[in-house]
Amino acid sequence: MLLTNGHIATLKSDDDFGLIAEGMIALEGGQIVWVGPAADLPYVYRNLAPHDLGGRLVTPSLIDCHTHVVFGGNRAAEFEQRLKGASYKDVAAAGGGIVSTVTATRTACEDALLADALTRVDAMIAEGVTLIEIKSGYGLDHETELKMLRVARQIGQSRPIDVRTSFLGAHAVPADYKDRPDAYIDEVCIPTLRAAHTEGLVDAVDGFCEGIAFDTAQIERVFAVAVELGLPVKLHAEQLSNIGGTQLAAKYRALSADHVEYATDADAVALAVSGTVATILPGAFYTLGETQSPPIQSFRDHGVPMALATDCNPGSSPLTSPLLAMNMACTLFRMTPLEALLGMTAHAARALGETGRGRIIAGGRADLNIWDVTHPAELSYRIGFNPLHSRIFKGSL
Ligand code: DI6
Ligand code: FE
Repeated sequence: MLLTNGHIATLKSDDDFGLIAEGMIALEGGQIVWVGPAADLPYVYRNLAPHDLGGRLVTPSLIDCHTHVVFGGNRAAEFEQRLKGASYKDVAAAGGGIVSTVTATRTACEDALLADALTRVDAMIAEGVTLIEIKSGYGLDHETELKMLRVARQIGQSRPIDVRTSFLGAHAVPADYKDRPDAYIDEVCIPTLRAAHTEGLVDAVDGFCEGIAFDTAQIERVFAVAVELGLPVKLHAEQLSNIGGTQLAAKYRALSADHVEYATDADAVALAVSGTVATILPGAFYTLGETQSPPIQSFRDHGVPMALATDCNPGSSPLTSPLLAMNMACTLFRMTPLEALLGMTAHAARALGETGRGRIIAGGRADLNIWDVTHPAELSYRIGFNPLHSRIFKGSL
């Protein structure tokens, strides 16, 4: 296929949108084989089947690199409690929060979990997402963690979208292990990780390093097993306080450290040195009414790549709109529209360890979004509006 008459935001570098005013993109076998100004089209591509973009904007497709879209039930009642003054930590301490979603996820059958998750994934596909990361972490027992990961894999077979899974057994301490987090890590989390890996269900290993979840020593035991199994790691770090998660992530050359609101300048340096992406999650910050913003300027100063994601989950971020996450990143954290778009494309790809995605370059995957806007900054500027015209996944419309 030859895409003609496009206004292309290639994102070929991090410096600017890489705009080509009257551009063409040649696609073959699910790959981009050529991109450039129409006048420069090499002769060999002239006979590809043309598809006229009508002057519309083309960007790489969006990538949501941090989600928890597979879960049972919802937490609207907890939302009401928090509006009456209970904090996220209060709710968690009272046995609500993540643990209440665990109960609902354990009782749901695989088909129901899949059907429920697909409603959320469809909303993301409608905004041009072609690659999504999905975590376990609402099972917290052997059977349910594996069930969640199987459902995540099924999503990639049910829809035109690629899925990467993360094992998040270290998400919360379940009620049956209350006050025994170390026993939970050793008796449930680590053996379950090994079993899930044996079934081919794990692409990366994640953890929640926080006062209400696990400390660095507990997470490190899980990371040591990840290293042994040859799996990359990532971490929920410094969301509500600073307890050293970012430094731990850097020590293990994590793909990403996520949330990072309480990260310091020294943490940013550690991420830069280890080549770890900082994943910014404004949906959780917004939902929980947090006031500590992530150190965006520090990440910029030290050259830490910033990814951006929805963190779609039933408690702290019931958000299924990557475009709204981009708007929030700009409005709440003063990220630029270019940083927001890179965060949902090229840098999100990097946070998943993917090369050849998230930029429109020869040799890259032909995952492209065609938008009814004239400039890429409009994608972050509008609120609650979806200008997606069409989406190309693996070279097909
Ligand atoms: N951080 C988050 O933002 C989600 N998990 C995590 O570790 C929240 C999960 C939830 O509240 O259900
Ligand atoms: Fe999360």
